[in-house]
Amino acid sequence: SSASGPSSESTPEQTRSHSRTGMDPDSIRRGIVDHLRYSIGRPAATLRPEHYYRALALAVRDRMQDNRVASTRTSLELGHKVVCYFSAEFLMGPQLGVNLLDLGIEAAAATALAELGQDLDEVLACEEEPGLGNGGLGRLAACYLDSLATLERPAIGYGIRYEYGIFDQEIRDGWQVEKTDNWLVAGNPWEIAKPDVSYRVGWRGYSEHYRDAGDVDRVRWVPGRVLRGVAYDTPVQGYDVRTCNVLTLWSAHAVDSFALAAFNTGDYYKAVEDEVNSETVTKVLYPNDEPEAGKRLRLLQQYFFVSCSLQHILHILDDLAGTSVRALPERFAVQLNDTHPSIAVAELMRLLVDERRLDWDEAWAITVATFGYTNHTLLPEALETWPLAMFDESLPRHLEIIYEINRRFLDEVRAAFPGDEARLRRMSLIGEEGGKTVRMAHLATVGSHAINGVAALHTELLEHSVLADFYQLWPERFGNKTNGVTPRRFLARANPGLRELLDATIGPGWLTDLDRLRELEPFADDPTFQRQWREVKRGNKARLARYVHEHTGIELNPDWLFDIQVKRIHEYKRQHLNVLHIVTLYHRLKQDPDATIAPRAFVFGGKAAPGYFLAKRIIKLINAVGERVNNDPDVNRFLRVAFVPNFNVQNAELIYPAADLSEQISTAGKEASGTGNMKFMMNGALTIGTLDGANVEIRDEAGPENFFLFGRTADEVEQIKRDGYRPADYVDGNPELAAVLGLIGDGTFTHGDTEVLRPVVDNLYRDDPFLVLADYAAYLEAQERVSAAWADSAGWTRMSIYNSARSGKFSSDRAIAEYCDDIWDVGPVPVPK
Ligand code: B1N
Repeated sequence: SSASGPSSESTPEQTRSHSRTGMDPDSIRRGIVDHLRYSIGRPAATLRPEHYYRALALAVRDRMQDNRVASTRTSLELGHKVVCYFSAEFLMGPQLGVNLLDLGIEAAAATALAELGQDLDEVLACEEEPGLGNGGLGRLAACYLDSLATLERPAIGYGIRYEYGIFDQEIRDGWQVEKTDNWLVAGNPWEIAKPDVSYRVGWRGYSEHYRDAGDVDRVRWVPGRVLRGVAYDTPVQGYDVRTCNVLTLWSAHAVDSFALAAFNTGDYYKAVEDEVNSETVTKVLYPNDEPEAGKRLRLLQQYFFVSCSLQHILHILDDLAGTSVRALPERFAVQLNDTHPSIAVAELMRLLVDERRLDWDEAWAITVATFGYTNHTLLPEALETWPLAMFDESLPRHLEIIYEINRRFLDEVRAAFPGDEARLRRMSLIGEEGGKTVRMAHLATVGSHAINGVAALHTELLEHSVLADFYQLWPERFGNKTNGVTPRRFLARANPGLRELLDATIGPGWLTDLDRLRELEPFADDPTFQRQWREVKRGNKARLARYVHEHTGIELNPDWLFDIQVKRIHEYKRQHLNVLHIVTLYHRLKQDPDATIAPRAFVFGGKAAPGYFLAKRIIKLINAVGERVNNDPDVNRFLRVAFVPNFNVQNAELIYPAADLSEQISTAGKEASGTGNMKFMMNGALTIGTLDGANVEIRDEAGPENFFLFGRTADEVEQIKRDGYRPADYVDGNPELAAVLGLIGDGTFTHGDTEVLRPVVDNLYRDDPFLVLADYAAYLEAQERVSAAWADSAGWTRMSIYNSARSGKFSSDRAIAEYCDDIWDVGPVPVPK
């Protein structure tokens, strides 16, 4: 195997864009025509938009490849440090539109296609998005790759090339139905297979002690099974720069069958069977937003991509003349996106100590200097642990290494806190409660020089709850990095109307310097600008209404208030609190035939983990209430409810810009950050939200007068739980709430069926682990404030403008600049044009 390092032998002239990859409409048209003929090979008479999509994508990829070659040479030859972002998920979304934007060739491509009788929008719609992630964590990784390239920082994303991404969601009779996402069937024009970039990955087996030639005690791992990982590279273009980075995803295969023949009798069928078994490792993404405990295949997926990636990095280092492995932390910064890649800490130690024969202390210093760890959740059920027995069977040598890391680490704790046995037990890498486990968050923390949370509140809670003991030992290693999202995709691409208005109002430059949106503030009360602002929003709402109608049959009026909650379905995110509000309004309208309210369209979207019983009932609840509300003439003049099936990056780009109101109503202390909240804000939605995750900072930036706050604080939530929360008390004290729960339970929304929604009602009444009922009254009161504010159109528009204008902090460019300065020590490396 060989690294894809500085291997290209081409001269500088060859890497510049020649006419073959020119950026003008003529060159692009020639590129399309060439690819239609040589890469796609269909008779002209049978060409359809999807063939033009593929041809244009390949032509665009060619242009990025020129930049990629130039970027690799610049960063490696000049000896710059490279960011390696390790993530089990990259939710990249459709690529063509953003790549055209980044290269500055949207208009040229539209012209080229028009000359060929094709419409760019129709061609763009042909793309099947790679759904290699569950939600916020995977999308964050994709936004960060975008910002790294745009800020001209050399970077490689490393992950898994799942053959099946997150399932496609259909809604049948109100229920979620999962369909497999075979996203590669039509081919993927963005990736380049690198069969020569391939590494072996072992598992199972045993470790063996031996003496090397110098009579030194050594350990080697003798794996029982071996897989092969093959790299697939996708270029990641920066906006308006030459920098083009790469996302390297690993695909699992069997070791070559000829190699296998050397060890056994050359059984052909056995070889094929091995191939099939090996390939299951990268077959499918686990569709849980919070991990399912102890799935062996998931551990193997994690180890597989981490081992390939680290071997690749060491290989690049070997290829750099005169660079020893000791220079690793000077040349590479490896960020662990949650604990999913945290086995990297043990794997790097194994590579350095067992294979490169460094002594332990030196290897450990290199390891800690190389890794950073980002935590994304405090939910105890989401903290990854592996049953010790399974871990030992799968990765026996790694377990030994973890024991040794732990032994030395606990000595350090003992020295810092003498006689504190309870602390040792709490901090150990091995958990003892309820069967022994390996605690991956502890491994990631101990193995990293920098540990961060993803919003100010989250980092604070991390330092004082889940990782408090570690914070007390190494306070200097902890810090906050509030999440961000890319304005290229979520503003410029998603909201072309607003993009145009911004260009016309404050001039160019804001897209790479989002704080400049503040220049909108002087226009916030300008009647002309306000009218333009409302026209853009109305256009976006009409666009979403068309999409909703096409996919659900439900009609939404773009003049109504669009009240939107899109995110994974989870109890802590409290979609059911939103439903309680809707049912309350329904109830009021039914009780009083003369009642009127400001009309609202409630839009939901999101997938439930296939095994998450209550989340699936919540989807049924939303659809059941929707069906009733939408068809009842007493209420459908004021209320509509739509559930957008299969929420994904593609339809997200239609949804965020259409929102008037963004629902961010998680139980305080539970949502680490949220990133949808930022996408809504940029696009001028007002937020109704709790003091949770990044909502706190959104409110600080927007100004409290431009944010609808409600609900218990994280401290109050803890206090209520300590005091013994009794949700039934809230029902007994609130007749309206009792009536609302009664309607849900009595079959009103389910054609008389009193069983279907019973589990949701019972759960709230008896347990309500996320304090839905405790926050119900405050939520209703906040929604009253929303309605009052909406009645004043100029006032609402001003607040909407302020929200966009003050969203600059939530650009992923800001977040990535902080990571680069505070954790990675990686500066800009401009690639000459
Ligand atoms: O990561 C996002 C945050 O904005 C969200 O608040 C947070 O919930 C999300 C196991 C996760 N935390 N943990 C996960 C995903 C997949 C999986 O298998 C856990 N996702 C988050 C970005 O910081």
